Amino acid sequence: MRVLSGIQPSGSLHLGNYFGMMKRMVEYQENNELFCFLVNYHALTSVFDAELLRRQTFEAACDFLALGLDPEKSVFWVQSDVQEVTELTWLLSNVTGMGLLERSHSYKDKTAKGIPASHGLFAYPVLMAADILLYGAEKVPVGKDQKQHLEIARDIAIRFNNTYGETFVVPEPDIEESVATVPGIDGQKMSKSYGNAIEIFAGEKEMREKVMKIKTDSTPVDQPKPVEGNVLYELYSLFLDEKEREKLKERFLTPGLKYGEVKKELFGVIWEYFAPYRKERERLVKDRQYVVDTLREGARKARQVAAVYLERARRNVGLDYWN
Ligand code: AQP
Repeated sequence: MRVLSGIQPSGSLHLGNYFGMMKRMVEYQENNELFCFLVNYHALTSVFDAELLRRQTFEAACDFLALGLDPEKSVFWVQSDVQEVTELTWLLSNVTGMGLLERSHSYKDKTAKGIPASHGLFAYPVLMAADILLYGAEKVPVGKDQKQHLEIARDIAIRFNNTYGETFVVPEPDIEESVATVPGIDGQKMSKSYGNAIEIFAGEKEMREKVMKIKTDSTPVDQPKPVEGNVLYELYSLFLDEKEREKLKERFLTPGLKYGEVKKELFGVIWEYFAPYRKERERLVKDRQYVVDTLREGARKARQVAAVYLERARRNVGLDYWN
């Protein structure tokens, strides 16, 4: 099965990105045809500093490679290296109803958080649909925040196929309920742009400080602690299997548990979990040429697939005036 997903180099990647998407992508590459890319055109909706975008794109590539994305098994590239996606965005725009975009939660959330209400931000889901349809993706692993965007991509594909004849594969979202929305340290969705993220490759001091700042309730020590909606419990659970999670739950429900101690423990768990990846990332950061060559080679492979879908779409809408 062809599995595809992208990630914005709009900031340092965090536990929400990892559990919501990256970890699952790495697992999928074993038995599927995996397409994975860094969506820097999308990041332009919120990053207005060229040097910062360059740096974040390179770092996101190092993060993904360090976390196990294997460029021999998968196609891994930077969105803007396959410019065909911008042409497809235009072709799709004409079958995308305004109402569909006006209902986008993400647009409303992002403008409410101060990201400029540009046409790019408004049309973000059309570019995302182009990303998916250009590569014939069947399955798209995402966090819950992207569910509506996936529905928009499906609507666009169906509308295009109905208008111009069978052109695109209609993609299926793939959302894992247990990690659908990883909370940030303030209890809202963990996000690069909300200042509430625990970054995968943060330095030791910075990560410890973030973990110690996880919002907790004021239940007295000698009382059982709630687990439902408890950010500390939820974040800790991400690193546990079912049996261990049950044990953690028991600890929370037993009077005497001190949140401060659990936070210290959680910091240790996160730090250890990413230790081997951290080493690999340090190596990659120093080998810039290898990372760039890998991305370029990925773009070459991606373009071969993109060319087929774009050509079909161009023909089906009638841009081939010479025929
Ligand atoms: N908190 C989260 N829980 C679960 N999944 C998440 N994802 C992001 N945050 C969480 C998933 O990570 C993938 C890549 O996300 P993205 O970079 O395309 O953009 P996003 O969803 O808008 O992520 P952020 O971190 O919130 O970025 P900004 O602040 O730049 O908008 C997606 O599959 C997403 O679902």
